[in-house]
Amino acid sequence: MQLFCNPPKSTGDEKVTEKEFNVEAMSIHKDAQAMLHKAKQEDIETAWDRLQNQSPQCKFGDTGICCRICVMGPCRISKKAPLGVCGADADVIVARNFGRFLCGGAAGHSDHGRDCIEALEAIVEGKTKDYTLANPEKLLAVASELGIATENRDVMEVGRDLVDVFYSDFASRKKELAFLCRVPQKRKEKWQELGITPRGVDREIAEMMHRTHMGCDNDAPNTLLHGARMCLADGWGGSMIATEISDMLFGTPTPKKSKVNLGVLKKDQVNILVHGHNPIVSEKILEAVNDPELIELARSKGAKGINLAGLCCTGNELMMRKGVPMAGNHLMTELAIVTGAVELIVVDYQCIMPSLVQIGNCYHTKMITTADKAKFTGAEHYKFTMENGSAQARAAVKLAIEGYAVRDHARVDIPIEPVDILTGFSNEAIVGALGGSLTPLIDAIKAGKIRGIVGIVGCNNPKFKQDHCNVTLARELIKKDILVLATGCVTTALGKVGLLLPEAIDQAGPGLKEICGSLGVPPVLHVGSCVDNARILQACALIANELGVDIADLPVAASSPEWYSEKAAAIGTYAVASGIYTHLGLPPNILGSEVMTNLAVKGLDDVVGACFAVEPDPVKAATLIDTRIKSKREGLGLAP
Ligand code: XCC
Ligand code: SF4
Repeated sequence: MQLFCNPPKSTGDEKVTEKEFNVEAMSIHKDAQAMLHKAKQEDIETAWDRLQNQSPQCKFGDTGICCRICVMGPCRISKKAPLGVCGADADVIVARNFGRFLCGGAAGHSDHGRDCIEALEAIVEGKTKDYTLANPEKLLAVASELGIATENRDVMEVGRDLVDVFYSDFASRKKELAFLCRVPQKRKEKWQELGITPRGVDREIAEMMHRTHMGCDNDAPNTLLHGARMCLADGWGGSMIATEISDMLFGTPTPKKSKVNLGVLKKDQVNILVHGHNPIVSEKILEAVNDPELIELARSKGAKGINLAGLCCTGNELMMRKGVPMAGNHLMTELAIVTGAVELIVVDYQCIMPSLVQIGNCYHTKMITTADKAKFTGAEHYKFTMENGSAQARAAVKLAIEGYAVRDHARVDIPIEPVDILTGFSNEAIVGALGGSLTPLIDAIKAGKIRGIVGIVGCNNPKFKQDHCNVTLARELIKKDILVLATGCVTTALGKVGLLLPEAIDQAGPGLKEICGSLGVPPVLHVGSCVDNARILQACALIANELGVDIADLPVAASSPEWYSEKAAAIGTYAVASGIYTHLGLPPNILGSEVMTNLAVKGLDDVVGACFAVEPDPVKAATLIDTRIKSKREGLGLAP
């Protein structure tokens, strides 16, 4: 058997030697650097090592000109062979590949949304005792927004109608998604004109798979336009539904304190990490770790208690609503295990590296999977359903407690003290902080005290020094009086360097400092997980409606400096299609097509009123975004 902990050295001399091993070039964070050293000493491979082993990466794949869509191929485009066997050129091949890439992302968010509908359905149909409606007010508010009668009606009855509306958003029978009622009129007209009004979520996803079958959509711009429609169905459909239902089930986030980095792990307690995306699993684990019986059991095994911390997006969900501390973002997931202090990782789906099982095997760390659609070879599967969530969560926590007894305390290293953060800025909470309406924010934008708003979202990617771009961009923007909204893995990056604290206003420009200072909020607001980017869409729509303009007219932008996933590309695409200029730190695999590249970074601006900008240097990216914000401000007749 091949032991992962002592991986065979790869044949080439490309392997990083101990001397070249420069942790400062791999991550900006002290906790990451310490664990990278520990991993090296213990001969444990991480994503950084594997990237090295994969390098140089395939140029055909990198530029998107390798086609595997049929078995006349695979075909790859070169000077010598500019057409695939079927006659497809680089533009068609890149467009089809990118279409399917976006499809994976839209499907991921949206299938998560569907799971939320099923959860809500089980509650309103009285089919679960394990889950309840923590926030009936939100259910009623959303229902009435979507035109469902609420007066003098039982909330469960209203909920059943709402479930029907949400399910039909996934089907093909609707003309447009229900939440399009939130979209400014001008934007909706633009979508109609272009024929990209998103209809059913599943319909757009299936149609993309159809279009990109051999012999269908062989016109790159046309494929990209459908990509825009499909991603709009994600942002204004699947993701928005996921966010709104999660608020109904577990509460709308309100400002609260929490802590971030590997220092949230506890030396003398049973440590459990939740990883993935859907709070339906992680909320149950949170309940179980607070069960006095289980805490007593942990004590009987010599632990002082049970400690729960989050990773990635389900961590964001728990942090936003319950203040549960965050151990780390994407590239910290492997390193969290390297502390030697983690008994158990409970996962649902998305962004979970298969390597976690392998690294867990080098310690006493167990991994539990919970979704039939996301099993990992070598992990234990505890299927979570609406009927058994509480019991499964307790069983999982018991497994972790047993694990504590076999922890090798000599191998434990928790390298850092945690950093405080302020989290919980849902739109409702922001409006609350502003005294009940968005008017003070809009006035601040008009007065130029807040010059614009930028959502920095997304991931880590070992191709970048971890979190360098995420953090530098945020610092540069707040200096320019631009309010930053953070979601997903960027949150942890910014939290770890103190940007999610009110004191961070000292790093902001004078206007932003004044406004955030008077409200007692940080210049960077944590608005949630990746599906919660729907909150940012909604906020943009609210501001645009208030001003009577299109979203594309607003001094706003989005950025994903260190993105890696299909989901991040889908988010970027729905942002652009919604009229939001979007910066990416590295390009998607489309550079092999001039048509696609030009459309993405320029042509789309004439079509949907926004485009992508690709810039790896975060300081230059801040300048690009600032220039865009200036021009939008001038367009609204405001001082730049
Ligand atoms: Fe995944 Fe959402 Fe990216 Fe983090 S930010 S690595 S997509 S967990 Ni969404
Ligand atoms: Fe080659 Fe065309 Fe088949 Fe793609 S669809 S693999 S380009 S023959």
